[in-house]
Amino acid sequence: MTKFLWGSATASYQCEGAWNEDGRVPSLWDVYLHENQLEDGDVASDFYHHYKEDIRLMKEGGQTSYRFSISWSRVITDKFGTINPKGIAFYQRVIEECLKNDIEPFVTIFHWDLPDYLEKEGGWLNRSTVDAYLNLCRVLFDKFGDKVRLWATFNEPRYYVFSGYFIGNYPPAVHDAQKTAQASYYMMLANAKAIQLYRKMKQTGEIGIVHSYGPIYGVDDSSETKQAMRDADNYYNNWVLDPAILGIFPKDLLEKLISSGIDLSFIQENDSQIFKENTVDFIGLNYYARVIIAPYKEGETVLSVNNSGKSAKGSSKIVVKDWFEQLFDLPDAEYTDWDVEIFPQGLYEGILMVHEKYNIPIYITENGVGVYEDVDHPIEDNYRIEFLNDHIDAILRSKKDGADVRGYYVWSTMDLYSWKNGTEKRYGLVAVDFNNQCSRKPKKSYYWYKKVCDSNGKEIQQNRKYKSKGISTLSLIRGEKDELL
Ligand code: BGP
Repeated sequence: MTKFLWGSATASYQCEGAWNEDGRVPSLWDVYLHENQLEDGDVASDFYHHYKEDIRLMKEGGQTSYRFSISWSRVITDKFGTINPKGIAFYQRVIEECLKNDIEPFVTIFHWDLPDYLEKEGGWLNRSTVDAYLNLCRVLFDKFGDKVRLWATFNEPRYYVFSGYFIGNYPPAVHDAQKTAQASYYMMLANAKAIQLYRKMKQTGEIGIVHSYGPIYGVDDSSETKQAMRDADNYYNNWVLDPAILGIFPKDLLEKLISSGIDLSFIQENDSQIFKENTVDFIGLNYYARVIIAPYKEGETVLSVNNSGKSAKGSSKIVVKDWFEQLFDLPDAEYTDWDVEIFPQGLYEGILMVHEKYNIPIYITENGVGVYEDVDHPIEDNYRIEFLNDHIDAILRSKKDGADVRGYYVWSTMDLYSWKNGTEKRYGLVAVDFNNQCSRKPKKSYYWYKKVCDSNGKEIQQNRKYKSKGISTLSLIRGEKDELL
């Protein structure tokens, strides 16, 4: 049995900075944020210059793995596939530094920062982006395949595509259901083709995909709610999990898309074979919160998410016309200032749902809590310790109940740039003083997590508050009934 991995995670655009150094070209995020004069990640946590210190802190913090992503714009600088040796050298140094410190590198190939030269050609709406992505994969497997044992093709295609093409709060910032379906499909095709390439190149590690997991719960056990839950599960989870793990898209999802007016002619005949033959070795689940569903009642689609924190607390609202409504205002539930519910039991049940449905190795590739913090003082982040404790407890319980969970990654290694939320939403185990040359200061949770890692989880206190509320997909699968809301 391989050892359980205890780690933390980041993403290139969110932590590296050095946005125009050593030959890096702009990604779609650089262009979008600059053009709209929004807070950007030009400097971010300046990981590009602090990586040695950060990896040393991981090691001293007891961590045994580091999940990070590659900035495509740093390693391939034009649409003809020109390789930037300085970009390759940077990741070479990061990987070497990890290995020197006994940290297992876990590399995400794409964590949302598509080069702008590809976005200009249509980005993920264009089938040829799949080929450009495969070219990137070929370079990475060739250069780093002997050192990196764990690869994720994509981070959260669901979150990326829906935010960029449906909600429109991320670049390319459009609201178009047709484009959402098309970009989603091409990303999943790219996932299957990258797996095919990985095996063709006779790589010896494991390759999977990372999904933004939202375990589905319903407000009651009526047949309307159950149907809405199924549609929401397809919308949030199954269009990624099914093709990635089973090699096939859910039939009722495709039917629903057609009846919602989506033209699926972008699907080509030979694709289905590629999906079937190239499924993942493991699934990475990022868990922040569950999704609570009620049947769709009336009105147009509404997609408002809170990227403003406490000034907009309670403003989140999601209604997908003819599909479902998502609730953000449960009585007795606890929410962060960004309307994210804190519900560790959703992770326990969510893991078991994936385990029972797919029976596949699982990594919890992100989990954490974003809050406002004042870094001028030592950070006594007891709330984060409680949050992480209760979620790790959920994982340990799911393992006891048979799930094959192989690793856990706190989001995030250090404070970083939280996309549209900027840098004031902090997740790190280590504080970054963005006004003072990005100096680092471990928080109380960092020292606590060291004890968890060193004791292989024995430090975790059993969470006695958990209770399932609402009817979960797990209970539907098992034919049980949870307590209703
Ligand atoms: C996940 C992303 C991360 C990270 C995290 C927290 O969806 O993979 O990149 O940002 O969520 O989200 P946010 O930064 O929006 O609070």
